[in-house]
Amino acid sequence: MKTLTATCALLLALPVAAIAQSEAPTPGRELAELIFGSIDDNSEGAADMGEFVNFGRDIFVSMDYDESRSIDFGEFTEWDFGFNFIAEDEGQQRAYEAAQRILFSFWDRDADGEISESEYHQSMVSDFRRADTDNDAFLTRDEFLSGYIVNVAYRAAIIGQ
Ligand SMILES: [Ca+2]
Ligand SMILES: [Ca+2]
Ligand SMILES: [Ca+2]
Repeated sequence: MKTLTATCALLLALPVAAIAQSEAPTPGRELAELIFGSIDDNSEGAADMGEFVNFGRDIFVSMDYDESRSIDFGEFTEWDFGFNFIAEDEGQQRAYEAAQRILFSFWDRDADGEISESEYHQSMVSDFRRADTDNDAFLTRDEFLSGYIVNVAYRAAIIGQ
């Protein structure tokens, strides 16, 4: 795996930062809560794999600007949940861009510079499993906020958030 060092550093370092910041009512947390609300269709307070994968599929389609069924780095950075604005506000643009590069290389499993549909799907599945710390096949709000890699990476990058 090409980005083993970066990946390990990410996984070892970021959850600690995420846990430390997890209770603060900050824009980064509010945004993550909003995202969770849009995944959890039926508002039962937890998202199952189906809801999570559907949510991911919608994002993939809207990121794939040229409809090539793969995401290049330009498309990846062009699309944003809203973390970008917060990073700008906080003067953490560079840290945020570094987190974007790490996340892109994490999802681009064969390192060809594009996230294919199947790479993306595999990543959604493994990101869900990693965040589901009690292995009950549901992501609670807390599991999503402190374990989903997008939240962990981006909120750590705009730290204080
Ligand atoms: Ca594309
Ligand atoms: Ca690829
Ligand atoms: Ca769970």
